[in-house]
Amino acid sequence: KQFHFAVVGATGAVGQQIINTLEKRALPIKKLTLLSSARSAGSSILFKGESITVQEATPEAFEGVDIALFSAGGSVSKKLAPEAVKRGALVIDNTSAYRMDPDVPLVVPEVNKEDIFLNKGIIANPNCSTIQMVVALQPLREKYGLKRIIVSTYQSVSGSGQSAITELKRQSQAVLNEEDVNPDILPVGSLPKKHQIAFNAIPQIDVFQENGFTFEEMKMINETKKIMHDDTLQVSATCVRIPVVTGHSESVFVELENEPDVAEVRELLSQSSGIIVEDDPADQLYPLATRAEGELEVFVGRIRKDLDVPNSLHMWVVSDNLLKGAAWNSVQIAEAYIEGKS
Ligand code: 11C
Repeated sequence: KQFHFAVVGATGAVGQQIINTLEKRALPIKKLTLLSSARSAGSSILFKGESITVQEATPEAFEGVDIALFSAGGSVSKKLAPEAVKRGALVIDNTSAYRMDPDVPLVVPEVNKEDIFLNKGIIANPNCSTIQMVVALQPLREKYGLKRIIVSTYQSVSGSGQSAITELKRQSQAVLNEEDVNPDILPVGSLPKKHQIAFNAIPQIDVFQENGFTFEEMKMINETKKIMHDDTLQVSATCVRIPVVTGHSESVFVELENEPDVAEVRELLSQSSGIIVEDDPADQLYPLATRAEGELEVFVGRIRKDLDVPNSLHMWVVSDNLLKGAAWNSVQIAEAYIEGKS
């Protein structure tokens, strides 16, 4: 069977990567419909040598669509995903709109691929910083048992979209030119802009919750438990925005049920699907955002035992937030869905 795909948010940072990924993979695509807001509609995008005009995302635009990949913000997904489902499409949603809905599977294929087939029309794609962490943790969980995770992130600006990339470049130039920086986009669209991102590190991604954690931190906490089907997991996160364009880095402390051996962990992770181990400190080999950009895998290194807490490790986990963190994970879900159907 051939499938009619739609990409919602086709002109955004993630949408463009979804289109690139669909082009590179061998999916049975009968037709590709590209959708965006009315403002961005009308432009043309080249796909497999064919120029496709971006149309406005309306309920009717989903007529005949089999698989719709949404990445245009939570409010668009809230409004249009049910319309797509009503018209018979499977929605793979890359926003936070449905992630914690008990009727919606939240899927990272390396961890819970089987949940794909529990869908009632919508499958949610987790937050980028959650995805790369759970990919690195799953093999450890299977072998040693997982008890506690404490993660600190170093997240690139592309997680906040194309406008944040432009902002970082503009501000960096302004600092070098000794001009005013004028923050305009980060940390959060709906809040006053008080801090520059150029040459800085901002310990706020998304809005603060009453418990003192940000929404991004709560995503890492809640989504990890849901993907792993384990509410007893202890998860804590601090999310920080840094002046990198693409590639999120994470320092992960993990407490296991059983004693790990570092050489064995390196071996285990290097044999696990979707992971590349880069861990030779003597040769300055460790995962880097610049190396991960454009790659589909999650890179893991700096693997070492904690010096005080038994059964515990530290690792450095890096991935391209627009690919495994978003576009590639969504396309991977579509591939697994199609494979399971055939
Ligand atoms: C960031 N993690 O880096 C965010 C972007 O829930 O899909 C992804 C937002 C989401 O800013």
